[in-house]
Amino acid sequence: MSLKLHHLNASRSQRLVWLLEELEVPHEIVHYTRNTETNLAPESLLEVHPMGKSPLLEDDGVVIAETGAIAEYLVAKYDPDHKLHPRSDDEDFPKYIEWVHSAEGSPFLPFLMSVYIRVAEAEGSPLEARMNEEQLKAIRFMNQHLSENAYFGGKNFSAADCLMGFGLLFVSMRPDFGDYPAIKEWLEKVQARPAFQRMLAVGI
Ligand SMILES: N[C@@H](CCC(=O)N[C@@H](CS)C(=O)NCC(=O)O)C(=O)O
Repeated sequence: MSLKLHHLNASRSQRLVWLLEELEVPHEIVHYTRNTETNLAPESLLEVHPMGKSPLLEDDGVVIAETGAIAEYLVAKYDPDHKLHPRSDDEDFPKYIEWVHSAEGSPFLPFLMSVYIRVAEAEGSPLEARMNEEQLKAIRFMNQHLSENAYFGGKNFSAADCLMGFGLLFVSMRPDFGDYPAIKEWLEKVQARPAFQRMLAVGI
């Protein structure tokens, strides 16, 4: 077995570094550094996948792109005892799979857009106002979910938490973060996990 994660610095790929640490599966991290002027990935990532974006997982030479697909692949193959993903007949499964995909879906989009709005110097635009509303909707939804469930995937920590963690780091930088105590409590809980700490040591 040769498992490699093609990891770009300061990127959502850190979710998969964390998940690999949680899985405790032997792997190699191949590091890439963003261009300091454009913030884009180096061209060498295009040699691994035509989109040239990170994360990319390579398992025995087979390359998989897209965060959610990589997470589903990893747990299906390397979590046979379902420590990090509920079984499909578990009552938590529908919630779990929704949050695995929400990490790149509707609740994440307004946070991603805020990065593009800054790059395009579109602060103060109608688009920014719209995205701010969408951010609030997403934050309230996540806070409500975490006030009713210990974790994103329900009662147990799961791969969904590793994926959602990246978006919530954006939330933790907001001045109104204190208004969302369930998110704060969840963040403190997951950041204390040894695998999260090992992810930080790998270099994000
Ligand atoms: N939908 C993709 C998004 C991948 C993506 O946009 N990755 C960013 C890192 S946060 C990237 O590689 N950006 C550098 C570039 O586009 O050159 C996923 O879920 O993995």
